[in-house]
Amino acid sequence: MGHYKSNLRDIEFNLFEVFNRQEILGKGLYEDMDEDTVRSILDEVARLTTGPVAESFEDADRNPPKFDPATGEVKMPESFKKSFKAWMDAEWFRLDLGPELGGSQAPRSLVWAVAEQVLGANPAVYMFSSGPGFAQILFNEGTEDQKKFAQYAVDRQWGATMVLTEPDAGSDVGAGRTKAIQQPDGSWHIEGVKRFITSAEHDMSENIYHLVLARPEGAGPGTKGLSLFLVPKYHVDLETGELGERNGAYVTNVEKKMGLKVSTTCELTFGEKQPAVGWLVGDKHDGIRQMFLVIEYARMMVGTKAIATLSTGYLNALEYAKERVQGADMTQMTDKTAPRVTITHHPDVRRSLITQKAYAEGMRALVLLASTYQDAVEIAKHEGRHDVQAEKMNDLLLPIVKGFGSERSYALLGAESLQTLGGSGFLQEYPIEQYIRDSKIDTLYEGTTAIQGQDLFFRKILRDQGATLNVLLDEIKAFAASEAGNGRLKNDRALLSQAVADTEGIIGTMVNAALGSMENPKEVYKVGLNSTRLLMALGDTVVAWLLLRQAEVALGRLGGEVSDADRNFYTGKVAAAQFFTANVLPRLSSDRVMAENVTLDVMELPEEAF
Ligand code: ST9
Ligand code: FAD
Repeated sequence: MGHYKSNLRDIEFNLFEVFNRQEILGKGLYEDMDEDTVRSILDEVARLTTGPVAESFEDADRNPPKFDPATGEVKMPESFKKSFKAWMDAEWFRLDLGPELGGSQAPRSLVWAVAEQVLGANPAVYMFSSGPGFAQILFNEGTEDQKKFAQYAVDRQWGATMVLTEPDAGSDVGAGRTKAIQQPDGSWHIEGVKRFITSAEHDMSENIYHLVLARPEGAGPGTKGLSLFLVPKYHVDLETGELGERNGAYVTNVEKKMGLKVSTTCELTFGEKQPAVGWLVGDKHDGIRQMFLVIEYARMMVGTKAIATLSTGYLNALEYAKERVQGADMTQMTDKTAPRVTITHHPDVRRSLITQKAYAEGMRALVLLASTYQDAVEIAKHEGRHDVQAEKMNDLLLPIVKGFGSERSYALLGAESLQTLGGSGFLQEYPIEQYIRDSKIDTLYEGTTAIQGQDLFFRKILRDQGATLNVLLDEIKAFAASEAGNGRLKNDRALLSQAVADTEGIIGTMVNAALGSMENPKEVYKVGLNSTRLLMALGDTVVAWLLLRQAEVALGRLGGEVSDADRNFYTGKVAAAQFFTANVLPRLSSDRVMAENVTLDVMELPEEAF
């Protein structure tokens, strides 16, 4: 058996029993796809991801890509190439694409259910496969020529990158100095050095195209002065799709990293050896908005990757715990002759396992909840409508998926999943140490957790005057006040109600500080001191609500005839929800107190005193 354990039962439970995706299938935009088709796609993806896709996970970590500074080329490990090829040959990337690019127009909820499995099995495979997906964005935003380019990128499976970061421009993308100089023929020459660029070099596709943020000469400062350029590694004859001359964008270094080693993280130098020719995307200066179309997908991808890793981490820990015999049952702890039991008998191991289960399954539901709003956006577009509410709800959930999802997953993988294996968890014989190394990056790239917290508060809550947040919280309050699960979930709904009140308390404090900053600018520091706290509190509240929604469905099923396997599955759902509400939510009350009591002391502390 490979390292990756997919949780197909839970994915399907979310899709069809909680979020009722069958209701949007077989009609309208998704006319060609019914529930059976979706289930068979998920089955096939599970087979691929637990098999050939996962196969190189360990080998590619131990034998990472080799960079040749003389040529700027990278040789990928053969094992990984096989996994990548298996994934690309199956062409499931077409699920991401519309029919205009030869895609199968799948619901986003299916797209992310598929993505979860690749990201859990071998995340870099998914990241290297972004070319067709990025081509969809290029197609949507691009000129006629760029649309042709996008079609070739899909048909010929070219690689792609998103190029923002520079040595002095990380979180602060607007500090970027890479220049764009317009040429008489309408093209642009890009000059500068970008760093940390994922997938910028490898030997798994004949071409790689870079979507690069650069500042046209004379453009203003900050992110609004940046434009987006298409810069291919090899020029392309747009009539035939044939490759031409090498373009002047070269990888000048590949970083050595803590984890996710097979994903190449590159320094990319433009215009040093020869001009790096680029084309302005859509022929208009609208770079940061255009790049955020890519970033939104990538943030969803990163959150999904983190959560997928926690899920397989938990399932590996569970398998180990069911087999490892150690110690006597606690009720017989003083009897030295008592039979030894598997560690699943120990209360602390059970606490740990159910914590992992609740978060992994609750956060999977969070990803799929966000994707249901993406479905609604797509359906509306198809019907000639604009579903602003669904768009805003997705926007609100994205920093939670990315920021909360990555923080909780990383913390739990270390503190709980690895810990379950005892000393064995520390060994490379088991996958969890690699899961931890590979998932640390999720709290960093695509905007660090601090950036996600600020995005959540300033952009998604304050700028929206709390409108979308209120819709979400009202829905949670209505659930808490309902008869969901009747007596069985009564206490849990009360705890959820309190959690909403506590989260609202934190937000209220932050809004007051933000308003106060109009008179006393330093008050805004109180927002900054609380924004990660809010991200985590809102995340826990939403996850608790989703777990209880699952528990409600499960209780309904348990009231009828079910197989033994289903009885266990649904019983586990109820237990995980109840454990979460009892053991996680009460902490939000102290978070609220801490938020309300926040002072400026730490901001007034001289730097030397740290
Ligand atoms: C990176 C890549 O880290 C890591 C992994 C790569 C893997 C690649 C593979 C991915 C595969 C994914 C699958 C693809 C499948 C595709 C399928 C397609 C069908 N939302 O607040 P302001 C915009 S890459 C939307 O003033 P500052 C907006 O236009 C590096 N838009 O910002 C706004 O204007 P307006 C990642 C947003 O103070 C404008 O920005 N690096 C949002 O100038 C200015 O906004 C980072 O993520 C948003 N949430 O700049 C940087 N926010 O307001 C992190 C802003 O008029 N830093 N805009 O609408 C930040 O995000 C900063 O907050 C900042 C601040 C740069 C935005
Ligand atoms: P900094 O911005 O210097 O941040 C340092 C610390 O300060 C962080 O804790 C941060 O949260 C905090 N901080 C910074 N500013 C603020 C603020 N205003 N408020 C509060 N706290 C703040 N970039 C690309 O363009 N394309 C890629 O494909 C890509 N892939 C990557 C792959 C890897 C493996 C890595 C490591 C990075 C990648 N990046 C990529 C870059 C990545 O997006 C940045 O590393 C990230 O945005 C953070 O920037 P930074 O590293 O410069 O950290």
